[in-house]
Amino acid sequence: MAERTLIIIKPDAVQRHLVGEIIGRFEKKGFKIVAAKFLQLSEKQTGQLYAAHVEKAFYKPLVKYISSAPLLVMVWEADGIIDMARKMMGATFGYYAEMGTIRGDFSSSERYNLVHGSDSPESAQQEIKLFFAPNEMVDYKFTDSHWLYGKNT
Ligand code: IDP
Ligand code: MG
Repeated sequence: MAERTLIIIKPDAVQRHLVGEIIGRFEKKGFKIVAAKFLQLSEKQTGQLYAAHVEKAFYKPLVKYISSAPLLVMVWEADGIIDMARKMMGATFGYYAEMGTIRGDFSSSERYNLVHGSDSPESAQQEIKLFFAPNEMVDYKFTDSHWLYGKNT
């Protein structure tokens, strides 16, 4: 199976009507969506997602931001997706992110940054488990997968 990553369209992106824009970028890149849930996270669930940041000064405002309004949590799949999705998201804050990235194009904030993507295979596995049971992820093939992922061999 190809690599999978957890992508979250964060509350600011939902409120700013950017859900379709962000999904569209991943979809056009050729990534495959295998699971999705639209929900509002409790502070406890948000704390589990960001457990690695519990000691940081920005932890409390981060939990408040993420649990304050609904978001869209998804699993996407493709070989190399973890790194590619992070590149497409751009640097953590839109203020610094390159133009052409999601954060660079749509965020100017140093807190709200529209999107989350797992940063390693280990975190992807852990983060996916927080939101989806194995049978909630759908296995299927794209009919054009040769054209999407082919290596011309
Ligand atoms: P990432 O989302 O680019 O992987 P992380 O360092 O994992 O960035 O931080 C997780 C989230 O915490 C960020 O996406 C952002 O929402 C928030 N955050 C990170 N650093 C700061 C900060 O210095 N001030 C306020 N919020 C921050
Ligand atoms: Mg991170």
